[in-house]
Amino acid sequence: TITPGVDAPTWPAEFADRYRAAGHWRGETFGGMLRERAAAHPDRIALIDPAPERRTWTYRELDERVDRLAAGFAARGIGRGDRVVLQLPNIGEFVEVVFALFRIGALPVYALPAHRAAEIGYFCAFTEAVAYVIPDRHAGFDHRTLASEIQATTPTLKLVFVVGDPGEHTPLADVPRDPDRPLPGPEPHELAFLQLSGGTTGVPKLIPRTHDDYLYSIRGSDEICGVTADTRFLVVLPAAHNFPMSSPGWLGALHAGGTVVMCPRPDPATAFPLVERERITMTGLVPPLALLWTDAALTSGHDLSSLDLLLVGGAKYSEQAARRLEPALGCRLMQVFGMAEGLVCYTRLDDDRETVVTTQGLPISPDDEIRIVDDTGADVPDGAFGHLLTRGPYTIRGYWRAPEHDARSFTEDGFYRTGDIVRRVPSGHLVVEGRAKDQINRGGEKIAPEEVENAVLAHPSVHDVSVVAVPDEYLGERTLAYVIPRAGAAPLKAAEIRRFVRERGLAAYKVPDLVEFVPAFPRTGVGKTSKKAQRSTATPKSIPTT
Ligand code: J2J
Repeated sequence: TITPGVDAPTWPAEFADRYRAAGHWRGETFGGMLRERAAAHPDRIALIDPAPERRTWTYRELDERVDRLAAGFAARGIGRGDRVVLQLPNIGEFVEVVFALFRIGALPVYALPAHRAAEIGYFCAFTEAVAYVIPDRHAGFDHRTLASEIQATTPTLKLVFVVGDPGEHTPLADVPRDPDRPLPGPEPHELAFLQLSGGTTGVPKLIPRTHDDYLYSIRGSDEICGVTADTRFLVVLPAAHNFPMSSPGWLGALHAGGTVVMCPRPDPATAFPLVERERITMTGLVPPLALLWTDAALTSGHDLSSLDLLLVGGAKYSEQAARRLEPALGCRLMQVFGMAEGLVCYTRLDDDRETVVTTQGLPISPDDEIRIVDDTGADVPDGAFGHLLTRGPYTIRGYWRAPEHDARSFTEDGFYRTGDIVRRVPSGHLVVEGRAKDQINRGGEKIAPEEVENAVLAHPSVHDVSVVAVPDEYLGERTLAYVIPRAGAAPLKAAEIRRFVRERGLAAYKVPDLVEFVPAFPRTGVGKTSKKAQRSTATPKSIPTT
């Protein structure tokens, strides 16, 4: 059902040949990778889910359970190329389901636990998903009710699998597990999954990644981060995010034959006892969490001495905060600047301390092509700021079924326009200076203002809206919605706008942190709303501390 080059653009043959010849693409699949690890060290612990009761999976157990689940999915009619929206928190089943889908060549579509009707409905409809995998309840929300609503309006969505009490749906635990069913696996050049893009547009874009390209980024990440069979990786951020999945993430830990430990919540009170008990050696955090951990480590009584390497990325990490991390946590820091579309940069283990605290690192691959250009597309002089463009063996050439968007997001010769403003220091390391794209980075969680604006605009008393980022000491950025009320409409309150956005079914992190009512917007020379002017008049002081 998927046509390469139609549903998702792919690399031109000359590039694919080059990446194969260089040994980057090795013709492996994720299903095969797990099988090989299970054969090499069947009794090593692959996965630990500590809550509510501690469960462990050896590599052999994980491999066998994945096989049975894959056969069960196949028996239910899920096949190669089918899309399955996956919305699970950090639990062991996340890994089982992903590998089972990999093994039959079905594509997980990675939703976040925070997503609600608007996002999930869109993912299911846009990808023509045949199945949706959920927990029964999570963080006070009943996912089964949402699933029923979405099923009622999405004709392709035949199956809902539930971890826990299934309600009217199918319990994941009851999926028939028939190990003898032969499974026609995917080819390494085929799509492995659809990842979410941070996005700048009204609807999120989906990122098609192949087995070949993603495995290369993971192998490269393992090497750079020193991941080995002794690594015990704690998944603190939502497991569906590209960063905790692949940089080097839980897939990196499994690739190296290490151990993955799922962390149910990212706060120090939850994570520190796990670090101590499970002797965690490595994890990845967004800057606000790194700040929280740094402060908490100074007073926590927990033994964090097993921690060897902490990766921080997803948003700009301030130099001052970076300097405080190593002494407080007693481990090494690595900065990572990456994107689900591909390119990932890391500082290196042998970089000097100044480089680690002041830069966002070097690309994984010698074949990552980097261009830094001005507004006209011309290369800037060495060391100057500019727009970052990139092309390479694990950076996509286009989004899933979005040719018009691709025409804007990629150059004609296939470079991805990251939307980031960077400069390169003499060592080649990149420093992220800012962003040209219309996106808000709320503590690593990306928000497309247009998506929030569309939701607010649906309110009958709203004439116009403009959503911008305001600086925030803790999250880096928060969201501010400037609203022009409709003439003659009943007076509006900020709380009403926030409630309205939530009820439209948008994830809570997209609900504007602050709403200000204004009579008009500042305009640019050509009469467009000037978000630049709006950003400059917004003051951090105007943000309530909630
Ligand atoms: C500044 N901005 C950063 C950093 C990402 C590893 C790490 C992060 C992501 C990720 C990822 C930044 N400093 N250190 O996928 O594998 C901003 C940039 C970038 C956007 C991508 C990974 N690290 N950013 O954050 O797809 O603006 O991926 O373009 O969520 O985050 O967001 P996302």
